[in-house]
Amino acid sequence: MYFAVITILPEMFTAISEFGITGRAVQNNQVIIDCINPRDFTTDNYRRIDERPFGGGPGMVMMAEPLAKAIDYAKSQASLNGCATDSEHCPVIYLSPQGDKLDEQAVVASRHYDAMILLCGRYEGIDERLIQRYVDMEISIGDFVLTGGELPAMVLMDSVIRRLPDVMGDAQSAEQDSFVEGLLDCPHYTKPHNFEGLMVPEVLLSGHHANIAQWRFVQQVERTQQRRPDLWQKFTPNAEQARLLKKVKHDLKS
Ligand code: 4GT
Repeated sequence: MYFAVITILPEMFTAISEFGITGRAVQNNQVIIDCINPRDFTTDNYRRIDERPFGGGPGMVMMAEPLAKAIDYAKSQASLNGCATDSEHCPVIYLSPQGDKLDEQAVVASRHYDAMILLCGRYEGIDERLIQRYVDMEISIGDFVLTGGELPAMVLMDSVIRRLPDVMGDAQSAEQDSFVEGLLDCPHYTKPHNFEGLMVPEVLLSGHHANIAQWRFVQQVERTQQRRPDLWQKFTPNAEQARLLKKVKHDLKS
């Protein structure tokens, strides 16, 4: 997958392009991350990308023209990398608090794009006319305000990259398919057996795989009921999960 990130702070993206699983995905050519600086598309001596807002008020607004040129350039780069550049295959996404809230369902849907062009705002945001003319969707990572769209863009990229085929290996994908979707994760334990008097649950040491899977599922259900009743309400078990829920019903308040 090809990512073009339009940002005045391209150095920030080394956080995902050079480290961890996302860094490895870049090294393995499973993803390309290109940062495009709108300052490189200015024509004045000061390389201005921001101006004071019409109508007054605090702060600065990012100007439409350098961003429009940066987006056009991003599409030409996507094309050179073999990607279709229509909005269905290569959407232009503006990260903003006004966008649709990101969730795992949106992440999984995004796996199927050839490319994504991610627009990162700074200051008070960007000229509305640029959004009108060039942006296909607005995405928010939650109901809070940050100083820029760079961290949200990295959050989106990280969540999409980890769901690409062969980025994490099948240990994870097998698990994802069976139990995880729509529920909180179960607790995890590793060495030592005894940590400050706290023991590892017996069942995890039993080697009985069916019992372990059942215990983990029950943990997921209990945690989801207690911590996220909103998720529990929406949860629809598959056939295997329904069987397990029925089996352990007396322990669980549903
Ligand atoms: C929060 C989010 C976001 C910001 C979010 C334009 C200038 C927006 C600063 C930017 N804050 N972007 N995407 N919750 N701030 O997703």
